[in-house]
Formats: sequence, C-alpha cells, structure tokens
Amino acid sequence: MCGIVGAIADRDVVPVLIEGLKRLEYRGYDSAGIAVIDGRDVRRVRRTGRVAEMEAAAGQEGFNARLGVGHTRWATHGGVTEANAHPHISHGVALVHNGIIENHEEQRERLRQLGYEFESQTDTEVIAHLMHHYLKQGNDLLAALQRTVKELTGAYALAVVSRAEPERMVCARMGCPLLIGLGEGENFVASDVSAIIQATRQVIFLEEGDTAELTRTSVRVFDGDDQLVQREVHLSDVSLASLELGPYRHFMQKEIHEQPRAIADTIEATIDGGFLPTLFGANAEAVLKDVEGVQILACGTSYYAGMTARYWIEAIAGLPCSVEIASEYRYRAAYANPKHLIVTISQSGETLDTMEALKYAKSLGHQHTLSICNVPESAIPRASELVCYTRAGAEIGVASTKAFTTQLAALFQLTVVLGKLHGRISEEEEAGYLEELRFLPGSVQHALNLEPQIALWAERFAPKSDALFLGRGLHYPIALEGALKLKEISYIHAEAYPAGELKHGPLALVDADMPVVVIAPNDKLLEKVKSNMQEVRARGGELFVFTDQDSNFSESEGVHVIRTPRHAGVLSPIIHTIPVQLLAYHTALARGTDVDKPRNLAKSVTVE
Ligand code: HGA
Repeated sequence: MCGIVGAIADRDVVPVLIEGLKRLEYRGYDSAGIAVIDGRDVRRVRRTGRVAEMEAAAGQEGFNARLGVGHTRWATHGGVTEANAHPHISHGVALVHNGIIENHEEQRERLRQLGYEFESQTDTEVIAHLMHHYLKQGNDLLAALQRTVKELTGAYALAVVSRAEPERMVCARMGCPLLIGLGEGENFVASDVSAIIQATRQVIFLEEGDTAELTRTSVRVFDGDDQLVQREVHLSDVSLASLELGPYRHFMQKEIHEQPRAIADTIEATIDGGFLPTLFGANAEAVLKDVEGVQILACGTSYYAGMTARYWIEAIAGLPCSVEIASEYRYRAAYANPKHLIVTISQSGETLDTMEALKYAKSLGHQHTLSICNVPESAIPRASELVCYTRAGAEIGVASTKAFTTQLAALFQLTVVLGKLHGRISEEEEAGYLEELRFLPGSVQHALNLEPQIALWAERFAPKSDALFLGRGLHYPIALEGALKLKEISYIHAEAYPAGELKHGPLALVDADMPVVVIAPNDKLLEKVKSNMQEVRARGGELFVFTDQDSNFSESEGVHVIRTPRHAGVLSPIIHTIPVQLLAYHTALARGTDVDKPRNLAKSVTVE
C-alpha cells in the first residue's frame, strides 16, 4: 500500500528518495512527499498525484540534503489532499507512516488538550505530535519513538527525522513491513527492497515491535522491550531488470508474458526430482502425512487460487478442503479442527487480513500452517510452519497475473504431495501429473500467442458497461478471476457465476448489450456449459467463448470462439487464466485507463 523510503548519507539523498518513491509508486499512488533536514531546517514538499509532479516541485525548491524521508500514499484516513499527504510535521519532527492507527481519535483528543493543533484528517498526524510531546519531555529521538509506539494501537511502519538531531533517523514496525538497507557510509529504510536496491542489496528485515536507529555508519535495532538485538543481514536477490519495464508498455503486460518462465521456475524442483514434500520445508512430510483436511485462507486473486485448489485437493488428494476469505474468517467464531492444515496464500506475504487470519487460526488451536508466498522473508511465511515460495519474481502491476498462476502451480504440487502421502495416488497417476506439469510452461506460451485475437475482442468490450463471466467446476474460479481482472483495470462492471447458476438469477441481466464470457474447455462439464450457453443465446446475449483445441465448438451468429492449445487436463485452469488476463489488459488499453495503477487500488494490502 503506501510506500516508505528514508536515507542518511554523505551525499544528497533527494535523488535516492525520489527514485525510491518511483519504484514504490505501484504500492500506493494518490499523493507523494518528501521531507529533508537541510541545515537546521526541515523542508518538505508534497503533491497530490504522481511522484513525478512532486519531483518537479522539489526540483524547483532546490532541495539538497543528507537526511530525509519520503512517502507515496494510499489514503485510508482523510481524503486525497496535499494537507493529508505525508510526511507530517510537528515542530521540526517529520515522519512517514504506513498502516492505520486505530486509537487515533482518542490520541487526537488528548493531544488537543495538550495544545496541539491538527492540519490534516489523517490518523498519522497524531504520531508526529506524540513524538514532539515526548521530545519536549527530554527524550532523545529514539526514546521518544519508543515511548510513542507504546501509545499506538493498530498497524504502522514509521520513519522519523528531526531537525534537532540531524545525524540520525529512527524507525519502527508493527503489522506493516519495514526493512533497513546497509550501505557504505550511508543507510536506508524502506517498506520494500525495490526502493533501495539501486543503493544496496544488504538488508535487515525488522520484526514486529522493533524500533531502530540509523546513522551514516551504524544501525542499532531494538525489540518490543527496547532491548538491543541482533537481526540477521540478508542479501536481496531482487534483480533490477525485474523492476524495469524493458520492451513492454506496462508492467502488467510484461508480467503476463513472464508467466512461462515464472511457472517453470516455480515447478523446477518438482520437474527435476518429482513431487517431494521437502518442497514445503524439511519437516513437511511428517506434518502433511498427519493432516486430515485443509483450510485455505486468502484474499482477492489469491482467494481464487485457493478456490481452484479446493477442487484439486478434494478430487486428487481425497482430503476435505474449505476456502475462506481471510477478512471473514478472522472475525467469526470458526470451528477449528487442529488436524486440518491451514494454508495461507499471499503474493506479498504481508497481506494484513491474511496475516491476522493466520494468527487467529493459531489462537483457535491450529498448529499446522503452510504459506504460499512470492516474497521471501515476508511476515506470513515467517509466521508459518511450512512454506512454498512461488518464484514469480517481483510483481509490480497492481492487478495480479504471474503471482496467481504460480500460486496455482504451487497449490497443484501441494495437492499431489498430499495425495501421495495419503496413498490416494498411484505411481502411474503421479507420472501423469508430472507429465502435465512438464508441458505447462509451453502450453502457457501457446496461450499467450492468442493475444492478437483477444485484442480484437477487447475492442468490442471497451464500450460496454457490464460483462458476465461463466465457468463450471475447476473453471468457475477462473471466471471469477477474469471478472475481477476486468473490473480492476478497465472499470467495467463484471460478475462471474458458475454457469449452472445463471437461471437462478443473473439470466435476468442478459440482453444484446451484455457480453458473456464463457470458459468452456473440453472437460466432463462441457455439454452442461453448452446448454447454459444456449440459455444466453436464447435471450439475445453475445457469447465470447474460450475453449481448447479438442472441443467441437464452431462460431455462429452471436457466438465467438477462441481456442487455447490442447486440453491441459487438471491444469487447464492455469491455461485458461491467460486469455482472461489478456482480455482485461487489452480492454483497459482500449479504454485508456491506467493499467498498472488502477484507481483506488494498491498493491500489497497491508491495511484492513
Ligand atoms: N493511514 C495513513 C496511511 C495509509 C496507508 O498506510 N495506506 O497504505 C493515511 O491514510 O495517510
């Protein structure tokens, strides 16, 4: 969501802050700002809109400083205005914040009584005044931060500078990611390694409750009890190329086209060594053998990956599986069966609702947890017993693409491993699944070759205001994902239904103006789907059908057909994801929306 970057160096940090914010912009992008300590002064520039606008303003002001913090905002409290943009300042203390302070109203009242005046509607401003309040009582910057965070409930990643202490920066983390970058005679803080990768690859991931102090030449980290602690230094393997657009127009397009490679990397160990439990951790065999069912918790696109996995896990591994939206699960009195494995799915590994659902599941007595994430060392995998990292590489486009298909690849591997350990799969079946997996990257590549045909369809979708997506069985979650992609980036209202549900309500919406996308591969439900399509045609609805080479569909009046490669068996949902991604992408292009930064959304959802 929001992005934080901070730097203390012997050189001008303004270009570092600006470049970092540009890389973070995908996380949140309604306004941006920097504050720097320039001599004995704190100077700030903030703008609504994009980082580039703020950069131009900073250029005009002639900022040049050795210490500063920057922020890209995705508003939660208070509208998108310059006054609400970060950094917030109280009497020379400037700070940036990710997260939500839940007790901000109470703190605001208390601070008002202490004489503080508020300039913004944000929850963040209370932190700036609290910092000043504790500094005024004689605490230094670090002690003031440690006092301040004890007053806060909610989630935060914070970076703070003060004109009174121009030789250091302090930061804190609770519930939102924050890391420290270690340079030569310079140090950095960032909410995401991409913000500082141009300066250093050596990073320390802060843990929950940590505070830290950075000077140019030293870093000290303290735990939640303010005790000095040593945190491991990691070498980040994020590549600069993965953060650049290269020959593509948008990150989403780039990431769609990266899928053959991303999937190949995610299944590499299985292709080489077979379906081995060690893919999920050293002691995975003992854990997975013992579980009697699976409970999947996730949000958004990851939830649809979980829905697909439910079909696989019940059919192939023969284990009961339920899937629930994390933000629902975490607030209900859920029935816990400790013999069930909790599986959380999150691209960033920081999704707040998923993290909280995981904590809640543990509090209910679940001991066995497994996470599927794309970002190493992120919070959710660190809180899980078993982990499978997808190897999609950095995903920058807000609309998830390669993260989804690699999650599916990981979940399929989990399914077969569970099936093997529970004696539900013969050697012959296992060999068959391996063969299907082997073909997968190539089939995805073939599906990508359909792009020109799909772009033509997109021209017809662009003027529409609504669309329906239908699928059955394993392809119902893909219909959901297709509808989500279309609404996220083209802003066309789209809904998905299991095709059999049509007659129970949504058929009332169908007329000649309503495009209906059908995911109809040649599986055992094909004839049923065809009947559902007749129901649409009979009401004048126009059908856009994605099917595979093996089905005997033909084009006719009001029925358009695009064929993916040969039927991919149980992995067919992964193949059929590609055309719905491309349809959304090209429809958005035709409508001229901001594909990588759709309105109101942000990547890596670290707020409730
Ligand atoms: N609550 C703060 C920060 C929002 C945030 O972290 N978004 O991801 C605000 O609204 O400014």
